[in-house]
Amino acid sequence: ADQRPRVWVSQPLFDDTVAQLAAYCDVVATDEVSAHDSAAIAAQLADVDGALVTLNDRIGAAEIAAASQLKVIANVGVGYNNLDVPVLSAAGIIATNTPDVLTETTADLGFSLLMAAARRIVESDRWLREGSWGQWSFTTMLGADLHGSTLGILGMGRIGQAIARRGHHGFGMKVLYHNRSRLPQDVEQAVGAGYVGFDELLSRVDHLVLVLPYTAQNHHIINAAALAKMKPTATLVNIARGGIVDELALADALVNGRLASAGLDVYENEPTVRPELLALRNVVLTPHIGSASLATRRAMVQVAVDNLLAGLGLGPDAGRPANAINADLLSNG
Ligand code: 8YV
Repeated sequence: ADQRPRVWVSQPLFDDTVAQLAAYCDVVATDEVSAHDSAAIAAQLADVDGALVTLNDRIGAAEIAAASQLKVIANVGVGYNNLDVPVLSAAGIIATNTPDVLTETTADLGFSLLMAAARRIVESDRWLREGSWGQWSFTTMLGADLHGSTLGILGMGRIGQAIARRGHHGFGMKVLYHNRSRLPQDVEQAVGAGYVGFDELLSRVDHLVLVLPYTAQNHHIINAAALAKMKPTATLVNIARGGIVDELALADALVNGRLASAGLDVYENEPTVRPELLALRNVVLTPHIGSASLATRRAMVQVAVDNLLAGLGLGPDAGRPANAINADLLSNG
């Protein structure tokens, strides 16, 4: 009988990287990009030892109910709200993610959305192409400054810090942040950011970037009441998860002049984007491409492959996956 572990790869990724798995495992590949439903995921997980998954794959109790030999779920991505980690931990299944390799790329995209929204770049492009540029005017497409303004960051992990550095060192912005816990002073100094309370962050900043993990406590943390505390001239950027923002409240604020502009890379019900947002000119919309540079997406798959093999006790890091989310499982095992 074949003693090699079986692994499921839930999406087409980079073939040459995924091929490294085949040196150690039997690989069940997926030929087409697909949003697997719960039953399909459960069926795939039922007879594999490990899986390489993405944010399209929601994995909880129902999906692992029949997965008697499953040992490792390697998530390609840093955010893992698609995984029910307590359920996986209780089942003894190691879960891993891909931090670090996507930090700078995702911060770049966050800054791109901020610049595009504040300076109305996409709106200008559309307006020009529509033939609306009859004659140059002094007051065409007036936007908001980044340089010299106050940048707010909600969620000061690796990506938040990378955005702070860009704002402080690159654009001469004053940077304020709010986070579950305050950063050590030397880190605050290095990234050039000062800690404030949540309400103070909302009311003081000219631009606010959301980079916090999506948890039950953070659901709709940016709601109508929070938006009402922001400056009407402000820009809101969300590169975290859609569920952090009450999208209807956001659309309402953008329509009614209570917020100047927004840049969104994530949505509550991806890939569906609310018509209320699609209808607005003062919002820049991208299809969850925060980490989507070729080099970074390749690096993410490599990290996930390494984690998967290590979690299965295979390859150079056997038994020591670098990015275990539920690392407590490893010390017990
Ligand atoms: C990924 C992301 O593309 O890392 C994350 O949390 O949202 C993106 O970088 C996505 O997770 C792919 O699964």
